[in-house]
Amino acid sequence: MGISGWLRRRGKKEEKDTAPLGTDALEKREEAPEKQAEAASQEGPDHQQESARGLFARLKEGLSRTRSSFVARVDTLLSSHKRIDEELFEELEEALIQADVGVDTTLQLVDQVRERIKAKGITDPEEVRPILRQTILDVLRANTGALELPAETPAVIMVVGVNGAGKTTTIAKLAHRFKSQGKRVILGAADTFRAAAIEQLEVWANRVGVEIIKHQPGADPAAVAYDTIQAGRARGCDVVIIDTAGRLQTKTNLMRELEKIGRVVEKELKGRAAEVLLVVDATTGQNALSQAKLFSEAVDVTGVVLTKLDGTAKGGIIVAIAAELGLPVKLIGIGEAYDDLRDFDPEGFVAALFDA
Ligand SMILES: Nc1nc2c(ncn2[C@@H]2O[C@H](COP(=O)(O)OP(=O)(O)OP(=O)(O)O)[C@@H](O)[C@H]2O)c(=O)[nH]1
Ligand SMILES: [Mg+2]
Repeated sequence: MGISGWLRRRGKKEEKDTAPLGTDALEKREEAPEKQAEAASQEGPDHQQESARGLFARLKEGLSRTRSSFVARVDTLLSSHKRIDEELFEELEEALIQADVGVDTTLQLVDQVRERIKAKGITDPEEVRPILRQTILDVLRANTGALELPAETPAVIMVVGVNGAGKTTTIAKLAHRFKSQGKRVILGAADTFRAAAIEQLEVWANRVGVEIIKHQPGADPAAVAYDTIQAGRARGCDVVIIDTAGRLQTKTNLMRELEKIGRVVEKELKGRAAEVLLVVDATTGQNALSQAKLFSEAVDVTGVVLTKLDGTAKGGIIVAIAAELGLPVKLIGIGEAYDDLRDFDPEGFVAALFDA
């Protein structure tokens, strides 16, 4: 299929972007928050074995689906071509688009690959591989950044994203990370829309061993955020992490609510939150891009957390996010264990995908 076929398909995909936020995966998960927490914090033999195999091996394992579809496909196409011609570039474009790199980003990437090949006088298709690797790395490098926690405490992190994206799990992983660094952490249960959300965050807080501020279901989420910051100050916490709803009655209500929380946080801090992290689920593909645009209109997103990269063969979405959003990808989720939330390191990421 040529690129026009992909463009048509993409058009169909975008129709879905306007659907209301929400999936019914949520109801399924509400049944047993304890069970979820337990699965994610397994410290049993499996977990120990994973540590022994090393973090890089785990990253590679997490990215294995993308590696074995996208990278393997690129390798096959390069070895099946005797020379570098238009057909090779077209096939490369298809492989990138199928990995969810996105049409615009793919066209830009392939143009760059083409220029680099020309500049270097490369004629052997096998030599295209390192060029592609480098070009992807350059795009990722230009759009990455570390979590920024100011010296002044408490540092406030607000976490936003559609329901099911992985906000609460990411908060638990972050809380665990900060706690192991000796930091005192307090969580704010500002998803008051969904009764089980409060309970779920509480299960995590207990499991990780951090404090939590919660109100009744249906309470004003901005008031929860305010109280959490107050409590964070009063108790000498280093980090305040605020969980927010991923779904309300309507998308507009959700955005207004997030704006309000954002305003209350800024007023209370007399400045910006240290981080407003947008959590997006890699398996939602190009939808991740439209979600990011939507949330960025309501709050000043400072970085993206891309979760569930382990659950998709289309990890190329990270390249589209990096290239198209103008927001740094700060963290990636490659599984459900605590260690599976990683600072996004473009070199390590590309090595895990491309290198033996
Ligand atoms: N495989 C995998 N699963 C993940 C990852 N991150 C989160 N999950 C799972 O995704 C599901 C949804 O995660 P939640 O943290 O509840 O999502 P949420 O954004 O808080 O959802 P709402 O509270 O409904 O808004 C859970 O089953 C998590 O275990 C990841 O990096 N990899
Ligand atoms: Mg949640």
